[in-house]
Amino acid sequence: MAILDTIYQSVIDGNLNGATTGVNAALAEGIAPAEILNKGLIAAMTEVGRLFEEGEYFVPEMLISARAMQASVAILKPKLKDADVKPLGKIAIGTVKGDLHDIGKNLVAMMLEGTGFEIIDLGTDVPPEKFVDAVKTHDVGFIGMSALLTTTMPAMRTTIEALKAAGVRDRVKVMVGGAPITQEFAKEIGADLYAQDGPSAARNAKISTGANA
Ligand code: B1M
Repeated sequence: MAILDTIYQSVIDGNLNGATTGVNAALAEGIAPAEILNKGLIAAMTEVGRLFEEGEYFVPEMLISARAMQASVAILKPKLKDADVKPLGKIAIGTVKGDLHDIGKNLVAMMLEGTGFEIIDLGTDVPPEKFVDAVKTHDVGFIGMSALLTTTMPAMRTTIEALKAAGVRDRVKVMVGGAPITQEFAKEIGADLYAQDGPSAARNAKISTGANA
């Protein structure tokens, strides 16, 4: 369908106007919101992730594409709710306590949303209690923690301990990432998933739900 191709290409090109105009046109044509999401937006963000991993795209291109995707998803969201389209899962994501860096966290959140997850963005400087609260009140399946400072890395361990102390650790998968975080550190603190960038965060989270990446 030509309009879905336009949406797909607009997101890859980071053309926000093209993508949102395309989504409105597709809805006016009567194309199902889930089809627009899957064949237009999610397919495009998957391709953007591939371009990033192959070194053809860098962070700025990925951010611009993610913004086009996010603006398009915002138009679709109410229609998806009407159509009862279920997200892949719910993720509460935040930058840990003491850490104000949010560019990478936002990018990861956008990639996760582009893959079909519902995102609850807890912001930056998020204390362990707020992550615990998100599990209790929003019934999330995943906790995503980002840290950019070596001094805030220990807050990830503290948060996992707080989840255990509150008796909710078994209810969620914990994913961690950020420039100083490694697979080894993730394992050491008892996180379930580690990702080094947005595309792998989206892929790893999706695989962990049992869906094909
Ligand atoms: Co700050 N900062 N900063 N900073 N800052 C760094 C991180 C630093 C490496 C710079 C340096 O010294 N070379 C250094 C940390 C050193 C260290 O800990 N070893 C540093 C410092 C020291 C500081 C301050 C302490 C400076 C000061 O005040 N003296 C201060 C701390 C404030 C605080 O947090 N309490 C500070 C402040 C700031 C600004 C506010 C000015 C600004 C942040 C603005 C913002 O985020 N809104 C800032 C910035 C921009 C940076 C650099 C330049 C860029 C970070 C960034 O956005 N990268 C950074 C140096 C650098 O990285 N070159 C630096 C782009 C982003 C897309 O990548 O965040 O790595 P990144 O995210 C990636 C992956 O890591 C991964 O995927 C993302 C997308 O690919 N990822 C995840 C991230 N989260 C994930 C979560 C996941 C999975 C993957 O699962 C949930």
